Amino acid sequence: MRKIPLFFVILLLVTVPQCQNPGDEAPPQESSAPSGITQEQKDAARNAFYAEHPDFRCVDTLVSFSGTENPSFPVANAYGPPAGSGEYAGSLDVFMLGTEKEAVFRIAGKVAANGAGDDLVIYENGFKTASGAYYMEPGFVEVSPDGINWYGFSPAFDPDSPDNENSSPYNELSGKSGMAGLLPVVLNYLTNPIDPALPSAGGDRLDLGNAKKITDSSSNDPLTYTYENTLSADGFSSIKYVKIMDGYTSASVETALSGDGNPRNGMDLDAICFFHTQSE
Ligand SMILES: [Ca+2]
Ligand SMILES: [Ca+2]
Repeated sequence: MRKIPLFFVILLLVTVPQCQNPGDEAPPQESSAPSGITQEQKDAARNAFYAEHPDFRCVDTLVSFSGTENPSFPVANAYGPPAGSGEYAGSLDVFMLGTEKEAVFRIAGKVAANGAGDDLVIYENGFKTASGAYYMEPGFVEVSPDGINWYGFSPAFDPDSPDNENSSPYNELSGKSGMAGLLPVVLNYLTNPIDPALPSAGGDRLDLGNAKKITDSSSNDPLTYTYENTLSADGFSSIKYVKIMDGYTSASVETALSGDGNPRNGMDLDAICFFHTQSE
């Protein structure tokens, strides 16, 4: 097991939002990539990774965004396969979504089918500590076949279930499901191009078979929306759009990083990928 001092991993994560001041603009950081790697080398690595996994593809197009793009952590950092930093560190190859913001993505020219098992995986930059605590940046996921009808994953977020905390009541995976930003990311298409289907590759996986139509969003909290028919019950076998919403959209979402005087960081998206893509 790799051992990285706790102060270092916390520094990695909290460094991200500190670059929000326009006066602090730094060139995009690639802490998860070997230094000196060129864009051509990245493109070649991405193409080789896709060739190895023919139906696995990741979003490459932003459809809409309710926030303001941070030039140090631009939306392009969310395109292509993930550049994870392993279980114990957060990647900086991320798009900073921002607290309570949402963004809609797609893959140009492709749709994502509801195939066997999980269909969608979201790679955020939360991480784990040596003591076993999870520093999560939770968020909600919705999908749509047409940009009109939206389907969610019946998210659940019980901050402290069971009462088994390591260092905070908000750092356990139990009681949390149907959300993104929970699990660390081990897969890195540049330095650790393992099979994305392996559970050990990390990321938060969702099955389109579990997506249900949002029929009442008047609570303004995805945890308490009304979810009804599945995609297949409504005659849809694939989706085109995926929406990611920062978890602080819900007043019920609290994490270790938002307590004890820490700022609410919001989600940092490394990649959003599908296992069963087809041409549109
Ligand atoms: Ca499925
Ligand atoms: Ca990335």
